[in-house]
Amino acid sequence: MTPVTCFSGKTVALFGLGGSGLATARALMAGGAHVVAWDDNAPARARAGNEGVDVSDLDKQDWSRFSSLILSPGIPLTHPRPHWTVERAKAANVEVIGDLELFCRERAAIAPGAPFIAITGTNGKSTTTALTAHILREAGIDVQLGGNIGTPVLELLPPARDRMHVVEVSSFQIDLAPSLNPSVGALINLSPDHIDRHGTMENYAAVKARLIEGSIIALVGVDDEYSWRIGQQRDARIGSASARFTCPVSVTRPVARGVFADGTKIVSTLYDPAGKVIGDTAGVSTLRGAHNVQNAAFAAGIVHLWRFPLETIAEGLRSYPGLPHRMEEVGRLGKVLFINDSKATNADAAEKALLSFDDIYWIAGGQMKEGGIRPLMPLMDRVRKAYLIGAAANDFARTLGDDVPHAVCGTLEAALIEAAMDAETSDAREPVVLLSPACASYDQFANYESRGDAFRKYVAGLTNI
Ligand code: UMA
Repeated sequence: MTPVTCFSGKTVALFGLGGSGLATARALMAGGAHVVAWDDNAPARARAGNEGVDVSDLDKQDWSRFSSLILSPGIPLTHPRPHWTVERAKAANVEVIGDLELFCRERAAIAPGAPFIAITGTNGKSTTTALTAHILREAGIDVQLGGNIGTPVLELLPPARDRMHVVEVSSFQIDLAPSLNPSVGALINLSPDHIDRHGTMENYAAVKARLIEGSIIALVGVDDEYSWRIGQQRDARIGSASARFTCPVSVTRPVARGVFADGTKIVSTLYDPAGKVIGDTAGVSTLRGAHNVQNAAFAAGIVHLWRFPLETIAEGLRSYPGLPHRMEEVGRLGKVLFINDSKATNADAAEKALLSFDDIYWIAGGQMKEGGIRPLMPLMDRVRKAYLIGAAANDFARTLGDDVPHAVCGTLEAALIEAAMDAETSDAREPVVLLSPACASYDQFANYESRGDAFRKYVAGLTNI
């Protein structure tokens, strides 16, 4: 835990006692602050109360005694409308911040300049964060990995000169962290997402830009218009005399003084204008697909900027274990490979998995998202047959029509058994049974993790197909 000592003696309001909220309350209390907290959910309140948090209805408080309102990232700050606690805070002239801001202030107070890598982007941020942390750990560094990826940032050990914090940050967290100033910030890519929470794409991009503005060194993807523009704006602002530096990253073209991909090879022109290969994802089963080349280019670029030996990067890429539920290899039976991509809850995410394999026996369906699987139809030449589950099954069957062989299977288990049998008896050399549902899971599972866990369990139970 990182005790938040810079709030010692202060009284703060905290709303949201989920994973990050409870960790924040603990960290503030450990640092000597008085925390008055609330959550609409009674079990969350009870859990916090049992840990000694002062759980009191914030609506009934005198807000003039609070120095700050600490808001959980999932709670609306601006859109669709500010949460009522935000309105109360504004009326009482109380600042509204989040756990990441507390981390930044504590770092400034106890270890300014401690290595802090913050990674954001619309897609790929968890993989890039986990991969960066993995490479650095392989190099023997004391790495603290957390943020949006799962472990709340204040649950990590405190910042220190000989310790590197590798933190995934979401737009919600950036929005609540006005003094975010990492040693290295990365913006992988930007495309429309979370518009309900930011109002417009421009607002969403402006929030992400704040991470890049605050970074000493910034790696910025230049393959999409929004990120490219953010990199340009930063360069125009800092000028060439600044100690700050912007490193462009591309997977579509060579770049000067930056990092780019040439097929699966990652090339740096940072220290050698002629270009030096600093990594390669070829043959790394946990980094399949073009989107993972982009993630690897960022991770390798970050480590390379720190001047770690190239062998460290090569070894880190080779041994990367991958993340659960993201194109995760969960078994092989005979010639059939089983891939759990339960995290793919929309067509955009499923597209990445479909592009990564040939001869796919595709399990899809669940609670449908807008547009369904129509955007995936151009990829159907890779799909030998689709196995449809959940509430979306009939809709998906209509979209696939007569062109794509498919079966409505209802449950995940039935779909897996049928897909495994078809794959095993096919003439394909390495058929892949791929769970990449392009749907939310809530019609049949608690969340995408339990859907992926169920798939893993069913695959483990397949002995005789
Ligand atoms: N709550 C209320 N009233 C409300 C809304 C929420 O009381 O009107 C309470 C809920 O009862 C709950 C708490 O607020 O107890 C939920 O807080 P939260 O949604 O912020 O969740 P945490 O458990 O604190 O998790 C947060 C991140 N969640 C979100 O940003 C939505 C987690 O990211 C992150 O892993 C965690 O902190 C640790 O840093 C998740 C996420 O979905 C994975 N992120 C989004 C994404 O990746 O797209 C941004």
